[in-house]
Amino acid sequence: METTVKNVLIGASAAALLVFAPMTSAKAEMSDLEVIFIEADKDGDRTLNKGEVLLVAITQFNLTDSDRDNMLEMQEVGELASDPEFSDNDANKDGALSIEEVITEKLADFDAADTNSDGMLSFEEVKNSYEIE
Ligand SMILES: [Ca+2]
Ligand SMILES: [Ca+2]
Ligand SMILES: [Ca+2]
Repeated sequence: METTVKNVLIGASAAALLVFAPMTSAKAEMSDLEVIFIEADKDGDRTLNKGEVLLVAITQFNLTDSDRDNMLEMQEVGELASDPEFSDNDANKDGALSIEEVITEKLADFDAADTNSDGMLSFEEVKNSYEIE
């Protein structure tokens, strides 16, 4: 009897670990995109809303902006600077991306990826938009 209870408890805590630590235990079976998706999905509803997408974008922006001037200069983005998307996103053509330019671009990406226009991105929608790019 006691061992049964123990086994149930061990089973339950293992399940809890899987829920709370998907990065460590389940990472090997997930694609990078799934890992990014799950990390971005802060409320865990399996869809990304605009707030969640922008939070990722702003976090990435701050990580990339090494001189903290709220602009991404070419030297900060590395090889991405030669990507046509960089100059595309640089709306005022000053050779750097401001946070406003990044947000505008992310919202446009969001609307383009949201193929059923429900204001949320499902994993399928995110995956499809990556495959198009
Ligand atoms: Ca969500
Ligand atoms: Ca900067
Ligand atoms: Ca959608």
